[in-house]
Amino acid sequence: MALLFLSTPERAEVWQPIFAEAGEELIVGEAAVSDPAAVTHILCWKPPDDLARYPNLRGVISSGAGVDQMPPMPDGVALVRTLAPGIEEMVRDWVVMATLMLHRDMPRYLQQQGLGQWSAHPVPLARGTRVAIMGVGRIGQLVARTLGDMGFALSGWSRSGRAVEGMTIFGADDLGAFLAQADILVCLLPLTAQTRGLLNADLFGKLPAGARLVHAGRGAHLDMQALKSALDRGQLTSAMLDVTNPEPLPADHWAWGDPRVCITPHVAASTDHAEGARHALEVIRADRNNMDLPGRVDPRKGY
Ligand code: NDP
Ligand code: OXD
Repeated sequence: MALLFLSTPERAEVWQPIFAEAGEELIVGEAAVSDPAAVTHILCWKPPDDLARYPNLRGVISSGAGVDQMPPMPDGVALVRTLAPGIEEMVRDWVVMATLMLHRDMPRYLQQQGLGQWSAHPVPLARGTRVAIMGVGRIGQLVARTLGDMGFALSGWSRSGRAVEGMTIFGADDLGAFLAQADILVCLLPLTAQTRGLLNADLFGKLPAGARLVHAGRGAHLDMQALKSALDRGQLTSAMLDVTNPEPLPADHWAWGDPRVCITPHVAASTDHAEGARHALEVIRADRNNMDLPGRVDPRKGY
């Protein structure tokens, strides 16, 4: 088996010794492929157009946690997302920071700082403040553990409605009831046909007036104009966005200058090179032994 590596030179420098030590073949770049039939796996953010060039391809591994950028795979080729504890911990850290920033009114205080205003507002307790997490998978559950320790009241919304300790879970059909009790709404969903455009006017209208939004899923979940209207109406108070629609936002976009919105440029996480390499090795070994591939995407669900 050989993995064709289609990512950055910096990442390749870390992967090469890890693969060499593991005794696995790593081919860096398509130009280095002398026999396309030897390639069994590809690591990339987006695959090359001509996957048919690799007749023995068994798996395509996304270099990130998401796979929404990937085209449908040819028959017999598994799509795998990178599972790396570092990704999950980094997003957890960003979401906890963002939740606290909104909970403690930081957008307002940052605006006051710019104006040189010393003006105090009521200080809320975390205890009892309701944080509602859309997507309680690997990252959502990690976030919930930290916010739960801080005293926030936690709920989650998922496709299956599977129980998660310490959270009130709402299933796919209970979105309205879930939203109605969200003081701070956190989006950690994958982008699929079902979730595209979900953060829209209709959804914002179901939140308690004055709710706050933390978004670290994907830009295409969010209708930015609906966000502006919800902020203008007071339906939402403020928002922290790590992902925007589009990315990057154009220079004249309303959100850049809006003090109710804080933006980071899709940096909640970035895959640690060594962790990514170790995960790819696990995928190759599992495949060789006909075991379940860690991070394999279910094509029917799209995540
Ligand atoms: P998981 O696959 O572990 O969890 C996904 C969760 O979303 C599950 O709880 C799943 O439900 C739920 N879900 C999926 N579709 C629906 C739906 N239609 N309705 C309701 N719930 C749904 O993913 P991760 O936690 O690892 O990652 C989540 C997302 O975070 C990624 O897909 C990516 O978009 C984003 N991300 C962003 C990063 C950033 O830098 N901003 C970095 C890494 C990830 P169920 O439990 O029933 O399966
Ligand atoms: C990812 C991301 O999917 O960085 O890993 O968003």
